[in-house]
Amino acid sequence: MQIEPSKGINHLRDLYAQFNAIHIDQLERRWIAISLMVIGLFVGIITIDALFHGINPPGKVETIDSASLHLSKEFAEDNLGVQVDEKGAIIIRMVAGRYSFFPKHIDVPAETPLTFRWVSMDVLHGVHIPMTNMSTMIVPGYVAEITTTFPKPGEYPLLCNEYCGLGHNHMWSNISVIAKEDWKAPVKSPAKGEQQ
Ligand SMILES: [Cu+2]
Repeated sequence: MQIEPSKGINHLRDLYAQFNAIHIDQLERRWIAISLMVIGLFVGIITIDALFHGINPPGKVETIDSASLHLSKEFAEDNLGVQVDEKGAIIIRMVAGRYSFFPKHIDVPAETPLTFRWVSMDVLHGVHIPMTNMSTMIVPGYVAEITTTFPKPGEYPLLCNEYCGLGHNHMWSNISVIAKEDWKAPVKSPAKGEQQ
């Protein structure tokens, strides 16, 4: 069914008139307005974060077998940590497992886009790095990919933020962010999927 534009506007006007005709206490009206403003504020914050701070849900789904990560091409032990791919992009592969992130410590450059690829070897984990847009679930069976940039050199903690068992509060790692000019790319840089 199609509504003609003029009819649509009239319909809205009728609704507004009906709404106005209902008796609503002045105080109640004020609170309705305040609640609508709060909703508007939240929607505004979400929109600004999504457009300007890159805080979005992951846009693609990539699956992986959690039970055989150590045998996989990409997440075998030798491939974990910081690597530079053939296009010069920095890719960091990490495995989350009860109760640590592997590798336990990495060095990365500041002011450079870094793509983190996370997988879980057992249960649901989360990863959060304060002061960045990094906060994601690591769901077993899926690869979580996030691109972030550290604005300043320093030591950043990396925390699990999904309860994963008794040792959950000991599950953390740390990242040393080094000034861009002082950072040296790791020597070994195999292309994705090249190593067995
Ligand atoms: Cu945890």
